[in-house]
Amino acid sequence: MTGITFYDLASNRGAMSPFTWRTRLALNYKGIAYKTHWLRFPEIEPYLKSIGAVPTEKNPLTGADLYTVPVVSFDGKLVVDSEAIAEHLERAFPDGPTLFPPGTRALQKAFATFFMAQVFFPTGPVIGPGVPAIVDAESAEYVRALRRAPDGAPLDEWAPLGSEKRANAWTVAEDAWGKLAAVYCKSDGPGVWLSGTAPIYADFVVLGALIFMAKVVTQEEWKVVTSWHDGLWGRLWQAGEPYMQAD
Ligand SMILES: N[C@@H](CCC(=O)N[C@@H](CS)C(=O)NCC(=O)O)C(=O)O
Repeated sequence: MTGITFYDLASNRGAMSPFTWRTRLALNYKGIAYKTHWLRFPEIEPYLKSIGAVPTEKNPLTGADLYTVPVVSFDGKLVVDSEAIAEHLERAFPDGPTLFPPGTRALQKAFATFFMAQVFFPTGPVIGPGVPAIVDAESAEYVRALRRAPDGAPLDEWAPLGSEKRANAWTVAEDAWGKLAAVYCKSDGPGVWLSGTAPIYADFVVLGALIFMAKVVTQEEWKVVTSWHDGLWGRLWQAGEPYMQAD
């Protein structure tokens, strides 16, 4: 198989996974040509097994191997997991824009750990329940079966629209993104990006989550998010738009 094939998650709102968006943003930013092969949730494991990909995680409920996207095939060589793909892109395409400017690799790793624990996971109750509505019926069932809160609550009960639970969950989310705003505030230079005028991979980790959020919350809720923290997330979105194209 020649060329670059990017295995991404299908939805009825186009590319939506926060993890595959990291890869898509990185590919687009580096100007690397690729073709997307879309997979629906129930197709991911059987298809990835059939092409020889390895699992990246364990199913949180059963402990079984979990096959995930993004996966990218570079002329038939498979690279799994968004972080490994980013590192591979940097090694294989050293010319042009860089994802990891010299000296930033370790700090970007620390940033991603902070982001997932302190920002993304606390946002889970408002974003997780929106997934079934933007995928086909079979995928929706798959997602409902796999995703449960730590207390065992089914997805639909995490934070139903209009509920007090949801209002409280949004307060927690705003506070979590406030911690990230305090990090972005320390950026040098005129640009909105973490390192100043150009994006780095860590910005794509954040943008991937914002794009996902925009697709799974209501339009009204999304509008509020873009106004949080002096409009920072709306500005970051605008700066990232040039890299958001999907084929
Ligand atoms: N460690 C992975 C996580 C990727 C991940 O969780 N992908 C989800 C899509 S959002 C997935 O493929 N899930 C497969 C499933 O739930 O069966 C990465 O960063 O690449």
